[in-house]
Amino acid sequence: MTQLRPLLLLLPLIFCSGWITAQSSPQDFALGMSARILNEECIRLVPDAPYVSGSAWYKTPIDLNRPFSMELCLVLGCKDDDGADGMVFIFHPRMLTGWRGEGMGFAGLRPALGIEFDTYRNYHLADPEEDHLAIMPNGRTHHAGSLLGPLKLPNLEDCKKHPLSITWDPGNQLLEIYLDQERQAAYTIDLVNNVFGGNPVVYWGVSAATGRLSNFHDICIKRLVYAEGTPAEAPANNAGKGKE
Ligand SMILES: [Ca+2]
Ligand SMILES: [Ca+2]
Repeated sequence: MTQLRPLLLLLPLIFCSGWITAQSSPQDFALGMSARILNEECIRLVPDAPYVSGSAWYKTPIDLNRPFSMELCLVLGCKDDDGADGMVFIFHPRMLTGWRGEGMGFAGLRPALGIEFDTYRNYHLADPEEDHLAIMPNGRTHHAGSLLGPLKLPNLEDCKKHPLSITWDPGNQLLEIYLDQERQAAYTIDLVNNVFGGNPVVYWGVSAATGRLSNFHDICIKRLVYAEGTPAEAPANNAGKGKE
């Protein structure tokens, strides 16, 4: 009992603060299309097969008026020359996946914020030759509309797990993206008002797709810290049906 007392004293603080620190598991995600649980930590969004797509939406909505941090690993396959297409982390008021293929499940979603890790050059979207990162608004996958980027990255299709951290600091309205322990992007934006029209409660998910060329795409969940939000409307929960 003596040992329990400090914990019991802390419990009201934990619950009253509204913070959730989650050592999350794949079961906490709604999987769509080709997405499958690989093991207790990882989800395979798409297999190494042409013209498939998959999505994983975190079932709990988050409050963007509070900080969040997501720590995961990405695996974007093993084929550098012949791999495609990449994945996008999506923030959207509903669990809704957008157009697939080169749109990678983000295209056409509004209001939305997307953070893409793109491994295939689509000339008509102004993709660079290199694998790249971009922050994109409202389902716009052409880089003329990107908020930040495209930022060129070293080859991601190397079979390796790439540690990724996405953090949001609402006090400074700062979104930061760390990949392979290096800060790749820092972007200041009034997310709630300028992207989501004043609504601070969104779902987040990650989607991946292949086309004529392919790679398997996995995410492995490490640690999530966020404050749960109450959505203004019921979630669509069609994770993965999306737009055809
Ligand atoms: Ca592309
Ligand atoms: Ca590559």
